[in-house]
Amino acid sequence: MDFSWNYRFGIIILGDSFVGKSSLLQRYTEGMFDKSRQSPLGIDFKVKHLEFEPGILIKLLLWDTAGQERFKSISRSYMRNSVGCLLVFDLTKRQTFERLRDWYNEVIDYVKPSKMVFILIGHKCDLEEEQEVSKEEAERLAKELGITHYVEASAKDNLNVDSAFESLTMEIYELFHAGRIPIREGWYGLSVGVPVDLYNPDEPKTEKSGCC
Ligand SMILES: Nc1nc2c(ncn2[C@@H]2O[C@H](COP(=O)(O)OP(=O)(O)O)[C@@H](O)[C@H]2O)c(=O)[nH]1
Ligand SMILES: [Mg+2]
Repeated sequence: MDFSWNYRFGIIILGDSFVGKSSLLQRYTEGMFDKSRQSPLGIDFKVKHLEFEPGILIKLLLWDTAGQERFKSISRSYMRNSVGCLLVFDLTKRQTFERLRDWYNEVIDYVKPSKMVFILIGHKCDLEEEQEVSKEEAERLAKELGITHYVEASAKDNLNVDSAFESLTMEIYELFHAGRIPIREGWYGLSVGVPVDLYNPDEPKTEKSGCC
């Protein structure tokens, strides 16, 4: 069954291969981590509903990508349909951190003039002994790129996964309400839906919500 929703946000997960993008998505949407899997997992697309504050239902369209496909048109069309991006690196692989600036610039260039809200994820924080990137360094990069939140997470140990997706959602929501995310014709990154009374879902209200 499809839900009615107040807002729909497209969110893309980007970063090099093997950093754990699909695992983060699987943990967030299915609540599990597949320990036995060694090869990269490719999930294309997931949906998650968040009742984010009472009476506000947000539908998240979550687009997974494969790192090696970064130049392929499919990733680009996901970017175009997104307002938020989880930019992921592997804390135990320094080169995945060093490539973040490229990822960031590519996305910004591609989605222009639309807005993209980023969250930076240092992933696999369960591998404490093997870390090659410090929290301070990652926070410095986030600040430099104008990214509000840096989170160290682990899909394996279920650390900070829900909160990463939720902080990004919250930031998008707040920026939208502050008028900092304009909606353009033909752009599907952020949509405002028919307001629904969650406790009487069969009776959608007729007036439009909020500022739009
Ligand atoms: N230690 C650890 N390994 C992880 C974690 N998340 C994913 N992995 C492993 O990293 C590899 C790549 O994960 P995957 O999600 O397919 O990465 P993707 O290519 O970025 O989608 C797999 O072998 C996973 O088991 C994590 O939180 N901790
Ligand atoms: Mg994958």
